[in-house]
Amino acid sequence: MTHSPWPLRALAIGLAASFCGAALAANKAPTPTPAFASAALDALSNEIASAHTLDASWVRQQLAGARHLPRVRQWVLPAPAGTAKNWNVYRDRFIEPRRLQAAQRFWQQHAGALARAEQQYGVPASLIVGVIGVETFYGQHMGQHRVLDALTTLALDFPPAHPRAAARQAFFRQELGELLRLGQQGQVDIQRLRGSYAGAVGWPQFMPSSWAKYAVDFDGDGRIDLLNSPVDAIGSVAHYFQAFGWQTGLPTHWSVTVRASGEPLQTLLKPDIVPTFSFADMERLGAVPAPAAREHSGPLALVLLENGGQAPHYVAGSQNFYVVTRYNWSSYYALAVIELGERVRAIVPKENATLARP
Ligand SMILES: [Ca+2]
Repeated sequence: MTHSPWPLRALAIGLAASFCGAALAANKAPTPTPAFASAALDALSNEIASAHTLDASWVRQQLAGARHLPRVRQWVLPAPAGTAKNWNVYRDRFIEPRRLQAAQRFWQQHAGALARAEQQYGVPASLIVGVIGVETFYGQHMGQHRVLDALTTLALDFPPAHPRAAARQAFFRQELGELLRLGQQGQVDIQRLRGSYAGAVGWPQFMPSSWAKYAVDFDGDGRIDLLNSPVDAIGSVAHYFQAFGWQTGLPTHWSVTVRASGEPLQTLLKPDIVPTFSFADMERLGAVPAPAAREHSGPLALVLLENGGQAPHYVAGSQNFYVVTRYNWSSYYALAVIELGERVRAIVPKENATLARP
């Protein structure tokens, strides 16, 4: 997966990824143009029916109503080469007074569910609150695009200009199949479901495959509803991180002083966000994490966040930092989510935030 600063994620593509100018326009629902070639729909229906054990004629019937969304094809393209990455700008977009207020309200309103998710999945409330805040501003921006239209467009007419067009198109064909299977099971209304331009839905902006694998009924009403139940979203986000290997109690990152340059710096940056170095390795190569990181015996990553033309920001990321990037494959996204959660934790009343720090 690409590590451009605002990438599409593998499993839960959502609005948070849309940071380039073109993608910001994605909040406006485009005017649909009708139809796809009948033969293409037939072939896609057969492929999906076979891959997802569904009835081909039923699938064909569902896809018959899909509309082509030409602008979605533009929005899935990566930001143009040379687009400056800027952590300070990115962070300020998400960590600002209105979102912090909404986060505080959300935490207080759902303190019980958040505490229960911490206990059941071992994932801190702050991370769950950070993710839902960055993804949808606590349910305020869940996306206006009909998911059937978006996924069918990307499954059949993916832009060949994308550097990984074949893989991405295959991904969206798979997600369309997952959507149909969720619909066939009665979990979503295929013809009405709305979400991001890339097909991510609900409070946590789960792709259909993530819904199928990780979504849980956390409010106990007998059904999974990521569109109308913030409590189901809370449990589902926690379950997602648990499934991707969240280690309870392990901090996500530490501050780090970087004196390295030249070849040692290249060595440190080469593994990107994959934790690779011991504390001693990092120190030897010229990047010294905060002393508290010594207590952690696992590997670390030197995570670079660029700041336009200014000095870059670095953190020493743990395995848990890497786990956060499984939600959206971007270190900028991960740090924004983590920092939003930490900022909110600091302002919610203590009785709501007494459980273990991450
Ligand atoms: Ca439920």
